[in-house]
Amino acid sequence: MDDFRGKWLDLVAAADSEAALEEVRLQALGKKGEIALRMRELGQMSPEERMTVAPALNALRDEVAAAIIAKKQAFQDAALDERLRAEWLDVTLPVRPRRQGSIHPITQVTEEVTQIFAAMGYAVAEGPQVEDDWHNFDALNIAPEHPARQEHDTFYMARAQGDNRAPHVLRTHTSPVQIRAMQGQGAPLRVICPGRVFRADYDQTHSPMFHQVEGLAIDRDITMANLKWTLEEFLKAFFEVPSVDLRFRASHFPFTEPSAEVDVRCSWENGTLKLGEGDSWLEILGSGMVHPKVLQAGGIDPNEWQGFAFGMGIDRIAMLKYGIPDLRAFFESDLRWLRHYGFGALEVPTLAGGL
Ligand code: 2NL
Repeated sequence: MDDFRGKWLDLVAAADSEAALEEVRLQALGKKGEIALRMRELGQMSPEERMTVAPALNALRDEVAAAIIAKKQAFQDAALDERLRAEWLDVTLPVRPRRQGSIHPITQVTEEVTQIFAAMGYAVAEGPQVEDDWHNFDALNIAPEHPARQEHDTFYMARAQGDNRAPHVLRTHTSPVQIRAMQGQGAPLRVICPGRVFRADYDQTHSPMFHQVEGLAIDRDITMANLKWTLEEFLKAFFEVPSVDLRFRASHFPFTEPSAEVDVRCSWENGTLKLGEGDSWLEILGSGMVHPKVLQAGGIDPNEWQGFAFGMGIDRIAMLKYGIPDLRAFFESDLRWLRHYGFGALEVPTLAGGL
């Protein structure tokens, strides 16, 4: 019995891999293994003989099984140690340099604006870029003879021959999205609508496709004082300055009454713009109190509700904030320009982290 025990413990000790060890386990402890065979022979023994051999065999089986488990664990520990040695990673290394994609400045600025207004309780609304003329013009109190409706200002979609209905247009502002938001959600309402807009205009400072963000706040007692505070808070956060000074100039839009263009005090010192100081004024957005007819078109009772609205060019504020000199470069897809002005995918704008 001692020889038998010694043989199996030697075989376990000699196994040089998990596979070899498994082979030993089958030969010793398997159903047709040698220990099982010996167990079966107990039946032919005399009771006295069985009384000494049976406990010895049981002890031997447990000892060999324990030796195999211990050895197996040792193999697994060694394999893990080897992996940890081979696959180590220096988590203090900087990330790899940027290889390809970057975030377009217009995307970045849209997300910055969205963050700021989201923190003030505004939802984001989106809508179709191809609009019917009711949502793009009529609902906004833009009369049929208004110059914006002329062929040379607006892109009209073709209708099938003989179809005399008013053609669809490429939206000329994001206002129709706000009409849809009023119709869909009713009052009170706080939304901003960023997106692409289209005008038949192309030169140094105009692109036929550009980006706008409009904001709309409707409640029972909203005034222009709320508008002024909101725009001040927005401009401070967006341009990351401690204070701004605004100037409201009377203006005219068909969809607001009264209407105001808003300038912000600034200085230009050797080509760099500074807000909140200086003797110059920078026109930054248009705004006003929503015209009662526009509220009505949006299905909101103007006797019960009122609100302010504003609109600004995303491309323009992106140029101002990030010192981009030429508007047309935004849409040329020049990789060198995109690498220079683009943002890393992980530079996500948050108010807490600084935009
Ligand atoms: C500008 C001027 C503006 C609005 C947009 C608006 C929208 C609705 C109702 C009333 Cl649904 N107004 N939008 C109001 C004033 C000015 O944009 O210069 N944009 C670049």
